Amino acid sequence: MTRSFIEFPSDFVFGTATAAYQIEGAAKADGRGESIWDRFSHTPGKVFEGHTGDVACDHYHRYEEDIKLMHELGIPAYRLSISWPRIFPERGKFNQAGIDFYRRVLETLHKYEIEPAVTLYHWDLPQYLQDEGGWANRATVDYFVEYATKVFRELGDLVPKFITHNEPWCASFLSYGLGHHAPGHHDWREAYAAAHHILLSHGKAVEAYRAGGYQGEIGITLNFTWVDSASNRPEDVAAARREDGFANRWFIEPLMKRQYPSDMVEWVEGRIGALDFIEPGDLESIASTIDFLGINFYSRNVVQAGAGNAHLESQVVQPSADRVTDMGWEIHPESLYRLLTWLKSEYTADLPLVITENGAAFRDELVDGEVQDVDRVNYVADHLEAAKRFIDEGGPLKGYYLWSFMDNFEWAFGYSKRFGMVYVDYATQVRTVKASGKWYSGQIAHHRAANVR
Ligand code: IFM
Repeated sequence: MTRSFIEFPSDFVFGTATAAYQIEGAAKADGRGESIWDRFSHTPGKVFEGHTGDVACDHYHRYEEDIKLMHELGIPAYRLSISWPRIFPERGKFNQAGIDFYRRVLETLHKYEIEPAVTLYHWDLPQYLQDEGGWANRATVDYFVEYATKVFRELGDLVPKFITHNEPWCASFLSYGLGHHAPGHHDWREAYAAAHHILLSHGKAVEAYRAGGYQGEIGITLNFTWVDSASNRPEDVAAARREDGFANRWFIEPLMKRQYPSDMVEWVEGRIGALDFIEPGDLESIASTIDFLGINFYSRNVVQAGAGNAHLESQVVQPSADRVTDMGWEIHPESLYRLLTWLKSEYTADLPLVITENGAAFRDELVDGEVQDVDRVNYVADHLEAAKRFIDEGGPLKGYYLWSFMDNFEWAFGYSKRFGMVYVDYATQVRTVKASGKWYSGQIAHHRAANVR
């Protein structure tokens, strides 16, 4: 069954997204330095079957054919990220060849009339900064601002939209607290310090962008997981509130309200001690005015009191197997609608919102040159319908970037999870557009046609 296309306002932007470490490969090319993900993926036991991003989709060498394919599919916007260790492979040492690569990529996008959105930090911290504490060390904020300022100067003329950080929750809590991502630490004090320094570096980079007088827009991307309580029992409701505080409010509240959520501050201080890494003036910087908020949405969690997450004394209830993706994440488009509505009413009001990632991993198979990923078509169409409902009610949602353009390195899961609308055969690097890619291309063509009428 093919899904009907959905009507969107004429200024709505459809795009697709990737990130440097997940697709580029060329880990040692043209002076690139080591990142924490090179170190982590090369550490036995950290990534599924020892997979690494050394080659990935070899996009570093194939970017022209990849962008041409985007053009053939009619995709008007593309979100990519810049690899910090390509630009500053050693402390204070600028690498022109790194910038030259991204200039070529951005010029190619412009040639094909594809609008770029550039993320500065999608998790590939230079290893030399991790050696001094990484994001748990306040000095990393200054290094980030140095890097961001250089990128603004060198590439700002080609970039209409900058995103400072992708998913600070993952880069801090998942990486320094839960230990699933690089650098793989299990230290909640480090995790909260890292989260604060990442947010601070965002605010300082926004200030630098404004001071530079650039013409484009700048924002940040947060990942949100909608949280429902498993029951009305007070202990479950309280556990769900903590999960929501941890996953969502800890990040949106300082950005929009200049404060950390008080219920969570109390809980966290009870576990890690005073949050004395917050210095006077930090929250003012963090809450610098942004031009849009990027939202990554995949799923929701149903939560009860329990021991699953010891830090929160909460437990995520296993969703039923018939409505999960290959990541085990519940498919719940209604929660995207609820999230957007909640953000607008509680935090963002008229601030433009952009869905900078949404998509799903499924067990795709290439059969006779085709991938019939009907589940992904339904996932995307259902989420677009939820987004449209929000817009119909006056919500300022301005764009949607499908994660991902092509199958790629899914962090600790290596290449075992496929999120792409384009299938990648990693042995040959041949790309095959999946049914979802064809459907999304059709949705975009429909949108274009409806708006020239
Ligand atoms: O692949 C990731 C991406 O790097 C960040 N957001 C979630 C995606 C799927 O897990």
